[in-house]
Amino acid sequence: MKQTHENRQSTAPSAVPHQQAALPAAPTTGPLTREELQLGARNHSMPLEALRRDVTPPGLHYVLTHFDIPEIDASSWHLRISGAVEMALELSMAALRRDPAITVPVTLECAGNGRSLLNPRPLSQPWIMEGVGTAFWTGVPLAYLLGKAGVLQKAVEVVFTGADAGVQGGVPHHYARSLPIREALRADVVLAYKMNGTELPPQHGYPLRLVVPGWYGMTSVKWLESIEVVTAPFSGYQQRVAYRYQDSADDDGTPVSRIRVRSLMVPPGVPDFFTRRRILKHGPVLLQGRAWSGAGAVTGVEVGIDGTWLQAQLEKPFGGYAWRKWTLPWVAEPGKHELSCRATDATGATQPLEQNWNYQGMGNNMVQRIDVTVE
Ligand SMILES: Nc1nc2c(c(=O)[nH]1)N[C@H]1C(S)=C(S)[C@@H](COP(=O)(O)O)O[C@H]1N2
Ligand SMILES: [Mo]
Repeated sequence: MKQTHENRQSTAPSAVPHQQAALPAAPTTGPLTREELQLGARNHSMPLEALRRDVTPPGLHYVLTHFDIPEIDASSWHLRISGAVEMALELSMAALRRDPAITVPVTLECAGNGRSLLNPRPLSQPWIMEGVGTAFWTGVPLAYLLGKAGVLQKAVEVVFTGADAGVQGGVPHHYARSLPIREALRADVVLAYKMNGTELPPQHGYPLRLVVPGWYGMTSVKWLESIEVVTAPFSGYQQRVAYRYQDSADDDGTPVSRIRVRSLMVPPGVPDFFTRRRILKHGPVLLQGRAWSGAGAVTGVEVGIDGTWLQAQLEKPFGGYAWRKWTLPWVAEPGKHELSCRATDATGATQPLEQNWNYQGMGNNMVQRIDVTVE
């Protein structure tokens, strides 16, 4: 541990006045663009059959990276903690591994999940509905390190900056996000160096990432390099411009934060290769899936069979912000059917049947519908 050099703080992203940054191109109803395909090929979703497992193996967990995956030499890398603290810290990976560690199961979901189902469709990463995954994250509680540094009374937020940089909306910046102090001091917020018990894979933030249970994925900054305690709300691009619920380009909107209640089903039967339509034999089948919410525990899941809603059986949750398994036995009769599922959480929030349109395509948690042909 040593004092942070003053000049190192110059990597902190500069403020972006909202009006100066360009928003993404206007939503479209046209065919998929080359740029969407490019993003869709780099960033992958979780195959829905992985919903059978409590824990998603790293290769099946969704990935979202705005810029390039940085190549970091963990032996010379340091985490800096500075700003409105009594004592700035600079910590090596070796030092962080000696600190007390916790392991938390967390369902992460991209805030843009469901975006390409919207009409018109915002132009960005073209998620359908599988931008989600659940992992056990192991590392140092953020609150422990903030306690060590000593957060000053005047602090309002904590800014997390990644090693990756690029240009978005015409603004060059390092990927950075902030959290209000009270969220940053939660006991389950972790600076993770392990995913599912093994070293973090490069695409998930090696050597160190933030994981904020319950919040949409953009909050969990990967390739973490610096933590700065600030005395005014952070206005970096990813905070002030991106990740807002906006009605239109002109609407300042409201910030995206916690994950909206959602459920997904493992598509039953087998797929047709090209259309992915499901084909299944008649008779009994156990429908199953998972449900989660960043606002509170999932309290119920209903399964819709050709529009009739039935109560699914919920299994015991295995972690505060990890998804919860549900099942529903169904006797499949020959013919075409539409299956769907919708979850409700402890706040009473339920998934909408219709799309929840907003300019950036954020937080779309409308119910999943699966067409099946029973033979
Ligand atoms: N440094 C950095 N952190 C980042 C991102 C990024 O592009 N750079 N993407 C964010 C977004 S939008 C999401 S949804 C999650 C995805 O985490 P995963 O790729 O480990 O699933 O990482 C977040 N953290
Ligand atoms: Mo995301």
